[in-house]
Amino acid sequence: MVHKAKTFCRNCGALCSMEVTVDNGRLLDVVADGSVSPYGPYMCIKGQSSIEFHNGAEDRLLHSLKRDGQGRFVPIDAAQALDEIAAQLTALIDKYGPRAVALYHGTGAYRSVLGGQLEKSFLSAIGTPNLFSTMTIDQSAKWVTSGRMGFMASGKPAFVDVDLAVLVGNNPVVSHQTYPFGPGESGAPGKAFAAAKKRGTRIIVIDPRQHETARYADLFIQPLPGHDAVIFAAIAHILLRDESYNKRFCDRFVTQLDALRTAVAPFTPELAAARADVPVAQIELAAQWIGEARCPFVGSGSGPSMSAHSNLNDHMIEVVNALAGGYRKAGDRVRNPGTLNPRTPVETVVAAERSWEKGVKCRTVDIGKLFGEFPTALLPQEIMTPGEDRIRALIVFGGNPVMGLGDPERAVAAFNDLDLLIVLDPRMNATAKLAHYVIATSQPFERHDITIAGDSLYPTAFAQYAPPLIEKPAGVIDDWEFFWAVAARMNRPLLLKYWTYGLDFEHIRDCMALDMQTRPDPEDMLRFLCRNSRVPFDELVANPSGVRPDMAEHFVLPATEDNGARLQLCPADVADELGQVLAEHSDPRFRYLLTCRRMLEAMNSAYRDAERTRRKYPVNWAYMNPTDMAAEALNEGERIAIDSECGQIHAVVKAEAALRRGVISMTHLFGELQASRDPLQQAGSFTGALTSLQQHLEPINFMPRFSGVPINVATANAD
Ligand SMILES: Nc1nc2c(c(=O)[nH]1)N[C@H]1C(S)=C(S)[C@@H](COP(=O)(O)OP(=O)(O)OC[C@H]3O[C@@H](n4cnc5c(=O)[nH]c(N)nc54)[C@H](O)[C@@H]3O)O[C@H]1N2
Ligand SMILES: Nc1nc2c(c(=O)[nH]1)N[C@H]1C(S)=C(S)[C@@H](COP(=O)(O)OP(=O)(O)OC[C@H]3O[C@@H](n4cnc5c(=O)[nH]c(N)nc54)[C@H](O)[C@@H]3O)O[C@H]1N2
Ligand code: SF4
Ligand SMILES: [Mo]
Repeated sequence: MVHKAKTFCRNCGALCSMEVTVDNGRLLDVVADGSVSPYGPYMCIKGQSSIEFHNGAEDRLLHSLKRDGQGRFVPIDAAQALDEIAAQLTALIDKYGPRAVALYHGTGAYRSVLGGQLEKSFLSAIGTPNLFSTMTIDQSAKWVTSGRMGFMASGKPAFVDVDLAVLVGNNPVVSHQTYPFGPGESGAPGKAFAAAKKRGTRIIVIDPRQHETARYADLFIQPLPGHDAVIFAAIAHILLRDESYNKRFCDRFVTQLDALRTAVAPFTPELAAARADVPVAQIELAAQWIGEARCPFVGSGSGPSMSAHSNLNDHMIEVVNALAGGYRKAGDRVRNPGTLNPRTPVETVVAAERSWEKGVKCRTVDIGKLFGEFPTALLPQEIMTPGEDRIRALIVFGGNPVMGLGDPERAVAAFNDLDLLIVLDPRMNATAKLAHYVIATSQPFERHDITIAGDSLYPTAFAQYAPPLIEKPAGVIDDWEFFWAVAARMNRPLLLKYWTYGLDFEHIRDCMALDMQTRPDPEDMLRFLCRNSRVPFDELVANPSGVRPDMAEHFVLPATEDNGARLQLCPADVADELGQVLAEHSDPRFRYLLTCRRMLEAMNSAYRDAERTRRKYPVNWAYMNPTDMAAEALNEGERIAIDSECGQIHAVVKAEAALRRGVISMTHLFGELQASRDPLQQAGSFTGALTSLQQHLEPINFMPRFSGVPINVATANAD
């Protein structure tokens, strides 16, 4: 029987509300449901593709697999796989201790709510500190910044309240990634930018590419990549020179202004303009607007966090935001005080913690945890370096790390060195191909979720519950079920807790002890997670389009007393790195810089094989400025060789006038690990092969260089 059902998409942080037409176990159609969603009716092309994926497109996995002695994958019953995995994990822990086990949390895991919560419980029950995630190969420069500077507990202003939005290397119209890293709204981002322009909000975009979001910019600055630290040091220089920084805010909440003044003194606007190859007047104008703004929000996306000196880039961007007082103030309206997890923001500084300098450390480097995680780029050496506490078993939950890490030679060697590699995924991705067990897990439309991932990100308070719309295939289990079933077999009881970033799982007292004999009911678990919600779970169940709680107005509270903490604008390691940057020169061996970019149709390596994606992107094009193409005598569609210090790939060139000269822009996680000379035959080019996991890693988070990678290009000789 055909019927319609409400749900929300779980592909990205926008969590778009949807109405799906269901017919006897098949999903027929999907449309946006704007009836309650704070974003109105909106969804992107990946919403549609997720319906097709559910129905079997992209070779969805319908049962678990085990690699046999000959390296072939054979189907295995999930219960049998779980028995074997539990026995092998127990044996490894008995022999080598709990640190033999590690987990990697990928992009697909962030919106698998019960899976994410039980993953933390599972690691805690085993007693291993080895948690890795995409964050440290993405934008953990922002975590480093809050760890060195501290942060304002009042939070950043909502987009509707902002009168100046500065977006640095961030393209939310495509990526839907905004709050809390940058200004904008995740759902219907174009509509939000258009409305902001109408309100008179000034928008500055700083990006080597005049991208989809730059259409809304009042000031577009198009630098060479990798110079954000210099540009923002120069903007700080101007704000201090002109005394146009926010004195009310800085007198009360920041420290080290003098050290900052000294450190940025050499970073004149002329120097920054010359380094980044932009007009000096644009840097002066940006600083002038930032100085004038009443409610600014200066933020960034992945661009600065993936380029050289990424921690410094994001630190200097945040320094400018702090100089401008870009935070909510006591008495300011809080538009979204949280629904499932209510919060009351206070205007006070949370002190810089430098968590990585203390506590449990990595085994191969003297570095501790950053927001509870170890740096993912260190995973290969934590696996391969001989000695005590080697990682011997890795659980990959919703990720494709062998591609995400880059440097395939090193990544593949490490993954092949594992005694036990388990991948939980509905796709047979490149990492799964190296696994001992691939556990086929359910699709979002087959499981229970609530909007925990969006709770603090929505522009207004909102929550939605998504029950399964359809039964999962017989051979498939839920992500959470893996952790529960393996723990049950290992006699390790699990506790369900409401964990969010910044919390230490061990220190959360409120918990629900799970029944380890009988499969827990996911609804009971979600009901527990909703116990502090402003909207009771039953009300969410009764309102399938979601609920916008009708709340009294919420305001940022003043601190009851001064806790003494201040934002540390210029700690010694930041000042030192600024000094290094000042002395640096570009590498004369390379004529181009490769930058990162995302496409609407794919989500990293997921959906790149969807029909709509492949129509437009038979490969991930190597975009190049047409004038550069003419200078290199390259024609549209021609095959090129791209060389970096660490590797070579072949790619297909495509002209893009929106890109500045000197830059080649490509989407990541396409193609295959072992690159051939024929990108068309490999359905793309794997840009990760151009980066190294041993050279050019940043301090603290060991972030590899994924953008602003020095390269050369040449016509590829036909084979
Ligand atoms: N459709 C879709 N959405 C996604 C994803 C996806 O794959 N597809 N991926 C998700 C993930 S995992 C993430 S992390 C987010 C990322 O979200 P965003 O950061 O918004 O992602 P991008 O679109 O890659 O935008 C990065 C921008 O940085 C610019 N850039 C590169 N290097 C530099 C630099 O050195 N300086 C400056 N100023 N700019 C630079 C690039 O030109 C590009 O426009 O998106 C998420 N959303
Ligand atoms: N060269 C280069 N490298 C990069 C980047 C770059 O820009 N350039 N970007 C970096 C960034 S920002 C990131 S985030 C990483 C991405 O690295 P990963 O997160 O490791 O890679 P993804 O391709 O996003 O893998 C997501 C997997 O989750 C699966 N999945 C989707 N939904 C679910 C679900 O509900 N349950 C389960 N179990 N699985 C699910 C998908 O099928 C897919 O296989 O790559 C990083 N690497
Ligand atoms: S923007 Fe697209 S991928 Fe993201 S939640 Fe909405 S429909 Fe899904
Ligand atoms: Mo990411």
